Amino acid sequence: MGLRLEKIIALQRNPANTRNLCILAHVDHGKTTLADCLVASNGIISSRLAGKLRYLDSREDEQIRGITMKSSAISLHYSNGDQEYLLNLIDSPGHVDFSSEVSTAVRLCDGAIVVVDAVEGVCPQTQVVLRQAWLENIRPVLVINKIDRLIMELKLTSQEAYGHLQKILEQVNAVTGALFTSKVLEERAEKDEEKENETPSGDQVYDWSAGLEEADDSQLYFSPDQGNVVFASAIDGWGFSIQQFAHIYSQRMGIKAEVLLKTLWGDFYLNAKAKKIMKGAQAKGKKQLFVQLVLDNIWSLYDAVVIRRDKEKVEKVVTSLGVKVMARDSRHSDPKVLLSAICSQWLPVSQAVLLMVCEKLPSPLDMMAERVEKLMSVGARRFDLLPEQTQGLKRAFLQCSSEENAPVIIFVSKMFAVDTKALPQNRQRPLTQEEIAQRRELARQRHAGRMAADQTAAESHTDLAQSRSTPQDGQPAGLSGAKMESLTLKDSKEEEEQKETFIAFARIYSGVVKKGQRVFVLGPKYDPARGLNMLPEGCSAADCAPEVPHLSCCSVESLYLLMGRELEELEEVPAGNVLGIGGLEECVLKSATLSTSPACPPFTPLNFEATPIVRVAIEPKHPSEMPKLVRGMRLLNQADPCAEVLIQETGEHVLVTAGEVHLQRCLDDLQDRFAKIDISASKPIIPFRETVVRPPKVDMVNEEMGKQQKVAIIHQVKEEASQGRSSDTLHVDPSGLITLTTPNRLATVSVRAMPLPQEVTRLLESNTELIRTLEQANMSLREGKSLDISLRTLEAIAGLKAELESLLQGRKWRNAVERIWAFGPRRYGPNILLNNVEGYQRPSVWQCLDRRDKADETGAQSTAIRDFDNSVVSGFQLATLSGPMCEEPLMGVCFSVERWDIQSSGLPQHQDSLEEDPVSPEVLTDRKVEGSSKTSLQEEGMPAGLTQARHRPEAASADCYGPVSGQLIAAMKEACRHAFQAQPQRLMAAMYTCEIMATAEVLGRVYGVLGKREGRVLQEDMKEGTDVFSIKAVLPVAESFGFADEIRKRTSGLASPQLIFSHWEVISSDPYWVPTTEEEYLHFGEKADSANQALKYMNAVRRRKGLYVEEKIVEHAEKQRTLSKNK
Ligand SMILES: Nc1nc2c(ncn2[C@@H]2O[C@H](COP(=O)(O)OP(=O)(O)OP(=O)(O)O)[C@@H](O)[C@H]2O)c(=O)[nH]1
Ligand SMILES: [Mg+2]
Repeated sequence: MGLRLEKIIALQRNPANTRNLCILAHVDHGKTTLADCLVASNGIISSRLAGKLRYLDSREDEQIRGITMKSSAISLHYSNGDQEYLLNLIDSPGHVDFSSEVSTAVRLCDGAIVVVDAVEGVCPQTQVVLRQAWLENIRPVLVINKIDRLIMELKLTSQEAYGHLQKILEQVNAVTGALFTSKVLEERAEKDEEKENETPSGDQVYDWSAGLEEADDSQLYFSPDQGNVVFASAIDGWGFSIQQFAHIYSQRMGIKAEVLLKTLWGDFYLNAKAKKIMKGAQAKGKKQLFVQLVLDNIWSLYDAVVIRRDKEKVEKVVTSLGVKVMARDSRHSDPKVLLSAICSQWLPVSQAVLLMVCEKLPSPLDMMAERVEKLMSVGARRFDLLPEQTQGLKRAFLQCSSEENAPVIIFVSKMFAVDTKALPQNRQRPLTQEEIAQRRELARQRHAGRMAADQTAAESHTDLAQSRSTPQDGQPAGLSGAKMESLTLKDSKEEEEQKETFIAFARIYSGVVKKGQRVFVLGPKYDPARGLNMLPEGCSAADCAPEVPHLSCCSVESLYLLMGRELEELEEVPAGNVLGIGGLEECVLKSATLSTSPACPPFTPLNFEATPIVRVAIEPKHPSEMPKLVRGMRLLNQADPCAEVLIQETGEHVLVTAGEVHLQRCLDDLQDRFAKIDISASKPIIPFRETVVRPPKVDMVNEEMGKQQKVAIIHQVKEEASQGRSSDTLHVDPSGLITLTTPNRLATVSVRAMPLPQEVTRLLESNTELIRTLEQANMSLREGKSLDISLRTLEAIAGLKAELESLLQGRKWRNAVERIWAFGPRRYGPNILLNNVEGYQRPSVWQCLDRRDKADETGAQSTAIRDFDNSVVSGFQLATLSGPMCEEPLMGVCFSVERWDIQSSGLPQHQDSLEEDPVSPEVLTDRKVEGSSKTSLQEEGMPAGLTQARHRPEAASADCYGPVSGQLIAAMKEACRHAFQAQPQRLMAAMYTCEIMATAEVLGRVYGVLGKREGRVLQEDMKEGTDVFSIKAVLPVAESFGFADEIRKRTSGLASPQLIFSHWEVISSDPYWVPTTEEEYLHFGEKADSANQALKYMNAVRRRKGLYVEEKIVEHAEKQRTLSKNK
């Protein structure tokens, strides 16, 4: 290890020969197996074990389940001729549940090996990882793995295999092509926008292909002749790029290597007579060069060694290839052993892959300016609006310099826990002679001390000084040394056992980080402009006393080289490397940016593809162990990039995870490592959404429906309203308009609920980030600040608005987009509040688009009106956060405020003394414009207030506007809830999509399981050239638990689905439905709860939340008994 470590440390100083790369793929396509081969090439594991050990899957559960759950890194070296390379390799998980681990890996790399299974081809996660690599601007190379399966399982001929491989390449390139096109079009749109701004005429004819042609895509696509594709079988240890074969055959056949390189892949064939390579193999029915010169060799090797086990032929091959095979390999009962022995010498996969990586992937020095800007401009902020010093740091990134004066810039993408005992500092190592001597001396002294102590004890501690003469032990006098020693030993042991140390998984982009150095820790919300203003010039992390928000300091306690299962301690790490950092656990939760310069901006947050959706409540088996659980959950939260830990209002401790497998891993970790107590987890808490729909046209037995249903609903609402609440403040219009007055009678709102068109809901759902940005922009406009949104974001907002306009058509939605008051819940959710109050003008939510420079206009609204406006919005936010069905958030509901009256005394500052009628806002705003002089008359206790107080005694107590706006919030919330209930209500269920690969014989069983769990098949394709079907289905999250396991069991492990959260879907049945017609009674019985899935879900949620559940338990006991008897 020592020598290797030294070599790696030396190589770290040469960024030109460093490659930071990760291995990405769909689950089970062979990433970890491939990594094994690369690790074995460094002698860290034996090549015999490569592929079996899965060295980088260091966790026990990873080994048991056979899937990777955490990404882990290892540093390897590789020499190619006279060049020595350092490779920092990160293996990532492929299972969807862990896709956040992929994000953390991708961020630290410059390149990626994308692995694709030759049989399964491009799978959903393959697309996701290609996208992730694309979004982070890192360059991919391709490994088509498991080619042995084409021979052994699919039994393709070499010719068929060629066609198959071609298709896979096409598929992969189609994905990258789509990513590329979308980017080019986007950039072009941006350019056009800029142009348009310059020349406001705007009437241009667009040339759609423009831009695409100019853009350079030569590096983009995977093609064997580009040298960015390796064909491999990681398990059998072989792999090659066509360069290798070009090299071999150029020597053997005397054809120029360059010619072979261009023709080995493609429709070329060898004309033996003419000694020429010709085009058009397929048309002429000839074997392609690739088949003839490459695949045939491999096919015949498999045939000889594995299929026919022909000893003579094998010997011939072995001698012709010039490889050496050990006797025990050739005699081994498993022919695969012999095969790997031959292949790993003939075409070692590590050689092919490492060579490709070093040649095709960029070094840290090649970092593109575009990527740097992307990393540095957080959210919607524009790079060119960052402070000058900050922009200057771009150079540091690009230079990747390890000079002493270069600023240190580090990004921590995740924190991972290791057992403190496993740290190199605490590892046992052989003792040197000196140390042994030292220990002996210590022991002797201790012994002497003990003797002395015993003596003193016997002399009833008269001579304390003597027992103090053993300072090495550091023990208080008076206790028997031996006892004390065993005590302290035990203590520290226990402490150690308890302890998990957090190491930051990081990369250094600039400068040299040294052990003990102090750095700034920049939180995601840190603003360099503000930091630079507040900190004194030339301030460093060493002397900082930061009062700056989101900025703290800490010292780098230790630095590590990540070596898979092990860590090696380092003194310093220069720019361009992946590293582990100890001692940050107090100041970094999950990810962070570290720098010695306060000008450094925090990096953009990681792109997480997975939505955490599976939540469980957790409690300790023994209630007294609660504190341990709390601590454990805190640690878990830190150790996992995507798990969320929260305490609900109910006091439950809730864990939110990306899926079932992820959940299981989190629970295991919590139980065994972080809390070390027995825990019990609730059943998964399934999220629902509440919505309203248009009144259905047919009833439950598909009969045309008359008016009576609608009436029934309204009747129901009225009934409910009259229960408990005084109905004189509530008025329900037969059309569903709810008018509610605050208890103090000062304010009245009229609200109507409407379902949003599905596409609109979907649009809002997919644009939450954008809406949040929009909301923030509006907020800062309201505060009178200027906008610093990038052009691209503004463009996107305008696009969103235009799309909304095109989707909200028809009379009902006339002008609706302009009149949007707010989004909710949390101000960016998929519900809309509409301002349909006649004559009430308020600043549009789109104001950042057209009033960019006129921020002051917003000031036109009087403060009082603004407060009421805010109250209405707050009420709407509350109402959408938890609906009346089972207190779940609303989705796809539009609340339109149609009237809004505030009694005059609610507005102490802005009314006329003689005003007695309700004042509608329009009048108020008008008056405000007229001039504020009139308002001076109004004070509390003035005549107007008195007259009103006579009419309404409560009003007198309502001082100022506070209580009114408070009551208005509550009234608005209630009005929304009632308006919601006045419409046909539905639950929405979260849906997964899943793609299942299954062979024809198990297909039926897959459908069976899907059907039982209310799944729906969307699409079924046969993968070309195989008998594997790929089924795409949707499945409610509520029914998904145990689904993957069940499928696996029913198909004996042949089909393994990947569940990915997809969308929300309305459950068609009405939870409040009761049979009304004769047929319905006949069909469903009186209780009618047999078929009502929505009711079951709703009641389950209500029960969990401790809400009232209306249930008819047993009404006709007699009847039921006879029923069961008759069965
Ligand atoms: N036939 C064949 N099987 C392979 C090959 N490479 C890997 N496998 C098998 O495929 C399975 C999955 O391999 P892994 O390396 O764990 O796959 P992975 O991509 O790391 O999987 P995750 O990390 O869980 O996403 C194992 O059973 C391997 O033995 C190959 O070249 N040929
Ligand atoms: Mg793996």
